Amino acid sequence: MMTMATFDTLHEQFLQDGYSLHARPVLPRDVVDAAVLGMDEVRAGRYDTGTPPQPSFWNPGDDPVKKLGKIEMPQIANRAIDRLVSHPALGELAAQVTGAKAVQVWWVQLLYKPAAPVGEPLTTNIGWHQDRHYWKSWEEGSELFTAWVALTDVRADCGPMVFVRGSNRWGYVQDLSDFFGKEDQASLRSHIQSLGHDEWEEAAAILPPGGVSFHHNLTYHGSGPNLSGQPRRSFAIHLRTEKSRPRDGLRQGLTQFIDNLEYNPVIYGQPSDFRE
Ligand SMILES: O=C(O)CCC(=O)C(=O)O
Repeated sequence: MMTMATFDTLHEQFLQDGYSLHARPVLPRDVVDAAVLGMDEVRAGRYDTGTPPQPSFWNPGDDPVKKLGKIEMPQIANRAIDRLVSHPALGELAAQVTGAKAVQVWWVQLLYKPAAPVGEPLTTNIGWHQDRHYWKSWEEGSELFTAWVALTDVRADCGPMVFVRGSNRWGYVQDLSDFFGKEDQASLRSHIQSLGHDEWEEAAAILPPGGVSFHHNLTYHGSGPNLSGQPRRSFAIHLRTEKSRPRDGLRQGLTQFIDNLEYNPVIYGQPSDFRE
């Protein structure tokens, strides 16, 4: 039987488990409520900054029920979302969790998981994956992690994110990641486990509006169907510490905006802490 270890700091616990859950509101309610309205504006194709998001999986007019509402860089399109993403409370907690001197936002995803229609619960599941698999524009060993901010009450029946405890210590598992969950997830799990990763303990991120989870870029995670009857709303805010470098120093793909501090704010420490 696995025993629960106790840790002196949030940072130690994060290094051991690969995630950190904050099931109390970290972001103020007014900031969260404004961001919910901002999310609806962006989903409707209305941008109060005058700038559209980056090319996305989901676009205004797409199926709102059968397709995961995933929109890239919504903070550049809406001021209220930008206020949430750059909130200092997020920066301070992120620094505590990771032991960082400085923290910068480098990419954001709006995630709107609709309530599953009866009989079709699988189309918006998110399959087991390590984020590192999708983040090849960063150098190996870069300290990259995610703050996932809940905008709605994320209960067990909402298809919460689920982390595999300690999987951040497995290293990168080549090609066994499937965000869009096209493969059979039970087979994918068995395949991963067959590589010697048989200790598989899942932890669900049950969060109130304004609650936050953090996860390491190598932590396996995914999420199941939203059976709550209400949309599950969140932002995945991808962050880096000063110990990170874009591959070959290039600005391309996911690193293309790191010098633009309006799009990619430094939310803890100073911009000068990031020297590559
Ligand atoms: O929202 C989810 O269920 C998963 C999000 C995710 O994969 C991430 O934030 O890295």
